[in-house]
Amino acid sequence: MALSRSGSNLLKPISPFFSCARAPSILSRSISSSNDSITVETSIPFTAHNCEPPSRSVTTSAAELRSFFRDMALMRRMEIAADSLYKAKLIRGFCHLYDGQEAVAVGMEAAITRKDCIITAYRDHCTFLSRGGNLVEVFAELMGRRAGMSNGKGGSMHFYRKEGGFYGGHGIVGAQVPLGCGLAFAQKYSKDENVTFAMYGDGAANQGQLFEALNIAALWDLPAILVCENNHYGMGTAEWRAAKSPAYYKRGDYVPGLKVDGMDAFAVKQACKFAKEHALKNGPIILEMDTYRYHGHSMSDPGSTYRTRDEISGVRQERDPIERIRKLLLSHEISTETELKDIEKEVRKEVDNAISKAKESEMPDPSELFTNVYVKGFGVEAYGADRKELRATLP
Ligand SMILES: Cc1ncc(C[n+]2csc(CCOP(=O)(O)OP(=O)(O)O)c2C)c(N)n1
Ligand SMILES: [Mg+2]
Repeated sequence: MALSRSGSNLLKPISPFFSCARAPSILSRSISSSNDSITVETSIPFTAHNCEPPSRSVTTSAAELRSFFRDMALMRRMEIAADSLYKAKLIRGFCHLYDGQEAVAVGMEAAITRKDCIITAYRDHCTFLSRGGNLVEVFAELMGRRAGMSNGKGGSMHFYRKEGGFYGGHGIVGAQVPLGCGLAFAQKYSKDENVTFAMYGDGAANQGQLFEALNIAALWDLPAILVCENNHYGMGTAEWRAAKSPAYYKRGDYVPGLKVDGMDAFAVKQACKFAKEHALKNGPIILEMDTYRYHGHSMSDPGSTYRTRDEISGVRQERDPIERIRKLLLSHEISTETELKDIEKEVRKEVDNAISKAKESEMPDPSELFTNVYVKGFGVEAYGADRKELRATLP
């Protein structure tokens, strides 16, 4: 993954299953050069449905550990900056932040190639970055400016980067899952040996369209990997209030599944590698990523009325994905505390510079109002609220 210029690859208790605060451990290390292989153990074992789980031992390197730290720190800083810009009214409309869930984006990217596709819902800023997008495109889009990846016309929910295999950015809950299975159909049809990761939240996991798409994907052995990012809430509704069976990795019935600690980038990487191999051979599989969002659902939700502050701070203290990597880097003497603090300072500067550049970009011209919306020449006209005054026509 290449996220940055400097060479980085870029009120019911929740999930007691993954609440251990055990320090991460490196099982073995060859000599200390940054490309030598290191074996780390995932935080906890995988739980499998209808398949043999992969091993907890994950191969990595000092370079990958450092890049995971940097990439997640950059994502975290980007989301915190978006929060401030929103509060300053420079970002308007919907805005859903991903801080807390970074290990899913980073671990997934480490296991796949840009020929594999990812499609997700509206919490999409970090996935865009992991697929090779840049910070200026992010902030310009968020502020509705031309330099955004959707020319400032899509905003927070509609990030897209086809050249990086990223197919959005979708605001209708669950709708991206059938689209993702369609992408997997195209991959199978063209025999290109790539897979699609269709991501959805726990709030989408009981929708009918998901099961319909999964049925066809299983019937036709499509290389579709359904990834449920279970952050345990759909807006203000806790999973136990919405789901009779919140064991989402088992909900595919005849489709195998894995439950993964989504706060551990290495567990995510291992699971995605396993899922890709499985999907190319056998068809669909479900990955349930046990994760957490620190922010509320969107900027209009303070996120503290339907869950306790202790719950949020408990996750931060015990399961934070960046802190997990920091501990690994320190305990195995790959980086010093000062080096890691310096990376965080660099990342902060990078984000500030991108915001300044994004602010220099103009707003889209009013003549752009209908481009990429309606087919040209179709004769669409828009009237004011009085239905009399003609406001715009297609160019
Ligand atoms: C079809 C549809 N129904 C309802 C909504 C309103 N809505 C937006 S987000 C959301 C909650 C989804 O939660 P989840 O899938 O868990 O994703 P998360 O926000 O936790 O990432 C709802 C109900 C919508 N956008 N689309
Ligand atoms: Mg959710």
